[in-house]
Amino acid sequence: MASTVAHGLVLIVAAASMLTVAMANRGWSYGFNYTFFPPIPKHGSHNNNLNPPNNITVGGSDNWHFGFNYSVWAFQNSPFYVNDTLVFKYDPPSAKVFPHSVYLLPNLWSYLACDLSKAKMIANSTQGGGEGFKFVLKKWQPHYFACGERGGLHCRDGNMKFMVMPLLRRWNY
Ligand SMILES: *[C@@H]1O[C@H](CO)[C@@H](O)[C@H](O)[C@H]1NC(C)=O
Ligand SMILES: *[C@@H]1O[C@H](CO)[C@@H](O)[C@H](O)[C@H]1NC(C)=O
Ligand SMILES: *[C@@H]1O[C@H](CO)[C@@H](O)[C@H](O)[C@H]1NC(C)=O
Ligand SMILES: *[C@@H]1O[C@H](CO)[C@@H](O)[C@H](O)[C@H]1NC(C)=O
Ligand SMILES: *[C@@H]1O[C@H](CO)[C@@H](O)[C@H](O)[C@H]1NC(C)=O
Ligand SMILES: [Cu+2]
Repeated sequence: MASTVAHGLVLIVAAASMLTVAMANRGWSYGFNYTFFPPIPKHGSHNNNLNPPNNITVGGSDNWHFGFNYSVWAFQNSPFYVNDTLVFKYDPPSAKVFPHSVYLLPNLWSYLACDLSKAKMIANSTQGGGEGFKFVLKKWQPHYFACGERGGLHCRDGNMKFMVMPLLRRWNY
């Protein structure tokens, strides 16, 4: 539990320090020779064009299944930006396939504990089929995603959870 808490806090600190770097970089560039500064963040650009939002398949080619480490996936695929779309792909339940679903948990504590009691279902067991279930990261706030199946067992024992703090693109001037 303690290490999970630490892991969550590290993500928050990492996100916060990225914000600080992005903001500080904008300020410095007025007084310094900009060619010394590499583009930050990695989707950024030096002109006024906003980069278009991305569609990101959760888990990549692994999709949304039991036993994949989605915390590591989210960390490796960060940063995410406001208006990016997360695509959750999972087969509808069948004799061979366990059901999955997607829930949003209300806060870090329910996320760490896989406590679904105040969670909101955003996709049921059939909505991950075909093109997948799409969720747009509309808000500049932390998002806590989890599978809600088996009373939190997929979240707890199957690692089917991750956290995303989408950044704002408009920091690129
Ligand atoms: C900025 O620094 C680079 C590398 O030293 C130099 O080539 C370039 O001329 C400089 N640009 C300005 C506007 O000073
Ligand atoms: C994301 O998906 C939508 C529709 O599902 C599509 O219109 C859009 O072009 C896609 N964006 C990217 C960057 O692939
Ligand atoms: C996200 O998209 C909405 C609707 O297209 C737009 O109004 C908003 O400015 C966008 N937000 C960001 C941070 O790009
Ligand atoms: C899941 O939601 C879809 C769309 O709202 C609905 O058509 C479908 O019947 C639901 N499936 C289950 C198993 O509840
Ligand atoms: C996911 O992987 C990370 C890094 O290896 C590890 O610290 C973490 O404990 C793993 N999560 C789970 C739930 O196994
Ligand atoms: Cu599941």
